[in-house]
Amino acid sequence: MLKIDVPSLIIAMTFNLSIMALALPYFMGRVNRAARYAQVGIVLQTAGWISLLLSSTCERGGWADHLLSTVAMGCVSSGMVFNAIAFELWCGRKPAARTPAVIALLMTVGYGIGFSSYPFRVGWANGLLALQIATVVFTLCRTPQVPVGRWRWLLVISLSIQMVVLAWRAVLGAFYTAEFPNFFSPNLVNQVFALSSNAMMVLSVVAILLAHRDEAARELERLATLDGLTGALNRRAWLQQSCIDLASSMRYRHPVGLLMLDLDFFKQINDTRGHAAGDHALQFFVTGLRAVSRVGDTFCRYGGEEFCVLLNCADLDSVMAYDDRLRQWLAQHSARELGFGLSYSAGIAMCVHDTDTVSTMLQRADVALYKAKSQGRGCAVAG
Ligand code: GH3
Ligand code: MG
Ligand code: MG
Repeated sequence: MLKIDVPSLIIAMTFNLSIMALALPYFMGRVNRAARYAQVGIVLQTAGWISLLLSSTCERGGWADHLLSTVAMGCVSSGMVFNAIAFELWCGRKPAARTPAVIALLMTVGYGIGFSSYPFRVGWANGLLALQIATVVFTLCRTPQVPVGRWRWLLVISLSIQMVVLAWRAVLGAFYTAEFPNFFSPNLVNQVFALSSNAMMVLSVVAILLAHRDEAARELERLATLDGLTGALNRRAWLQQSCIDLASSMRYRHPVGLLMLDLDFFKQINDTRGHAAGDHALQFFVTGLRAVSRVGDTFCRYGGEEFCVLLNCADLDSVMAYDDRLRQWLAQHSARELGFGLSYSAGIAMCVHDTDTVSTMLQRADVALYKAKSQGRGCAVAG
């Protein structure tokens, strides 16, 4: 007949968890903060399970059993804290897990002190572990700050099952001790626990890998929209955003302006001060754009030393005012930051026809920019 052998299941799970704890950091390679927390979480959980298995080989109730069991509780519960921090980071929130951490501390200390009473220690440890998981499930159910995949629900389901089984064990251990004589006895709750722990271990690792992949994809997407040198939007991302903004502004009959900016005599800066100084000047210029831009202004590095700004809900006066603010900002900061003055020429195009598109506005701004250059540079011309 088929039999669920609790000790073998727990040993197999600990063995698999140990392999995972060693293999993940190696195979995942260089990872960011969230994945590192998750990896430490798995290492701690593994250490906890190993301690628990070792404690069962010691004299029952002796000092070694007491010590190893307490260490096991500390490791398992603090492992959950690290995992909770990883989940928070993956959901785009600050790395906070104060409640699970307080529960972990309380549980371990209480367990160590009350070890001699079997009903107390089993009820206490399982009850608080269930509560700790409940807090983690609760935070996982909150709306994430960034778009995240379905791995969140995988965790919610597997953690919830584990929570119910732990709570069940807590009640049995504390109030029906005869039915729960020890961790390895072949009763139903232990068999369910051994099976669900195995499943939960596999599902958690899958969820961690999915969350990690999710984040890597988000980072790639972010990098694909930004200019590597300045951190401004790149031309493709800006065009995409500007087309959406322009369509929406035209629908509500809001004025829209487009500024095309080109740094003056930039080649000279490279030639006389070096390419690094030129790069620094480009980054500095973007700092200026950031400083003077307001909600609704979207700028990008259009290419080389050219930048474009789309100003939503801005008439010609507002666009001129933007240009003024930028020139003032540069006049105030460039000597101190760069050691030389930085000036630019600008072409302005307003959205004037129903048939206007970003592309037609860019063409008019380009012609106006050419005029600004031929008028002696350092000025803005409206096309
Ligand atoms: P004008 O006033 O007519 O615009 O003169 P200019 O020298 O600014 O114009 P030109 O188009 O001749 O030179 C642009 C220079 O910008 C040439 C190119 O080497 C430099 N440049 C483009 N991209 C970068 C970059 O990423 N870093 C640095 N340092 N220089 C760049
Ligand atoms: Mg140029
Ligand atoms: Mg130039």
